[in-house]
Amino acid sequence: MKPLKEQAIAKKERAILVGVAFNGRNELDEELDELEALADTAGADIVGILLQTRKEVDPAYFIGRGKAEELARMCAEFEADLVIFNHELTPAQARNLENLLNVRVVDRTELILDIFAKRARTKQAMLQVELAQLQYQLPRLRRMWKHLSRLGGGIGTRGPGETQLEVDQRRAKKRIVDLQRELLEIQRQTTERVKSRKEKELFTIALVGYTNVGKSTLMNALTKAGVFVEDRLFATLDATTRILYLPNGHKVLLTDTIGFIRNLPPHLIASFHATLEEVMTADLLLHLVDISHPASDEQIKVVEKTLQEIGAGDKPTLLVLNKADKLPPSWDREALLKRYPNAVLISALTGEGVDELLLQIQKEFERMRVVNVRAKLALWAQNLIAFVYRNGVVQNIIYNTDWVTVKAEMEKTFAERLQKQAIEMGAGEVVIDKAFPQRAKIDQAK
Ligand SMILES: Nc1nc2c(ncn2[C@@H]2O[C@H](COP(=O)(O)OP(=O)(O)OP(=O)(O)O)[C@@H](O)[C@H]2O)c(=O)[nH]1
Ligand SMILES: [Mg+2]
Repeated sequence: MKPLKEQAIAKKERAILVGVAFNGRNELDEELDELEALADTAGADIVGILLQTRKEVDPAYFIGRGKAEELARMCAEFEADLVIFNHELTPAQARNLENLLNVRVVDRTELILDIFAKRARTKQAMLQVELAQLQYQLPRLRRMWKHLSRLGGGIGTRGPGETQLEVDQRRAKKRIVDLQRELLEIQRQTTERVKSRKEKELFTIALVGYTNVGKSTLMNALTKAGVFVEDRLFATLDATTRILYLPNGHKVLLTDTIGFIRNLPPHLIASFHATLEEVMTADLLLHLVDISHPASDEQIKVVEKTLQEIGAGDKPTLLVLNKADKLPPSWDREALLKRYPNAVLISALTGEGVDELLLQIQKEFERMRVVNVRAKLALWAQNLIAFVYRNGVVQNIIYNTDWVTVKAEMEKTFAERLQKQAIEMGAGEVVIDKAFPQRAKIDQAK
């Protein structure tokens, strides 16, 4: 067995999926559909599925000796070279199974890690994946020590009295520390970037949701970002941020990021901390749901739970029901929107509902950030008048002989900066209305 990073599942590797129903068949069927999608994303060819109902896990083989022998016969019959378990195996179970089956055995976490390893493109994503892999492997080194030892070592590298396993454990631990340090440095830079963006006070919106719900498709529809989209899981591993213009002309930022999935080991989420920083610091979350998916309710719960875990559970969130075009025409849309009040129904693919979504985003943005400004500025303070045009949406402006009166909508921080400058320069008076009043008709005429 090679280390995970090199063992990216080759095209058309023949795989048998194994699932155990502890909580009833319905749930297992859904989970196996997802496992199939994961296996397909990893490039495996599924040649068989083995199901079992059990009360509890068998400590030696997970599925019990008898079932494991049946699995061995299946492997021979279907010429499988890989078995994928829907559950997390202990190192001992994986070892026992591999000895009995004579084929490679991976669990769901290893499969996800494998996909991540294949899909990582940026340095940050690669480091994050390597860290997650090593943390996963460390307690399992006994099973794979042979392969890690190929990475170097041998005569002279071994400390006194150390076994090869101990050497490998030490090496893996050191690499983990190095990776964590490197990632921390990247994260520090991200934090700086996010902070400087905050100082400019641009309102930031993050797209979140289960994997494959259409986050990147919506990102592209809204910003022409050209983000990679695919009907496979985890197409996106890195955060992408683009400017989005709201219908009222205000400029905000939109971030697309990694999707969530159920039963992710906590250390895997932790490894993606730097990527998720964009989510943690956003002003507003768009929680995108694939409403045509049979497990959409379960997926919503997983996303909410994951958001809690990364400390973004209390952020203002807009629920967006995507893939409306896939709903059968007979579907009762009214009932759907009753079930999810305040949600917006859209199709990122056809554009249906996207204008309504933009208006909803704008409403949130205004509620949270925009104030009305009334300013009377000296005519010589051209730079302040220009500032209003650059950073706000002018509703009304009247030029007199010595001064200008202007009404505009602005983000609060810009308005405060304008007010401060006007006082410092002795250039006039700026009044800020805290609450955002009923939208006045926009009058761009000078
Ligand atoms: N029918 C339909 N398909 C859609 C819609 N939005 C996205 N898709 C499809 O859903 C698949 C996944 O889309 P992505 O945009 O990659 O989804 P994602 O949420 O970014 O996925 P990950 O990055 O893998 O988490 C693609 O095949 C899209 O074409 C939609 O509104 N309707
Ligand atoms: Mg994506």
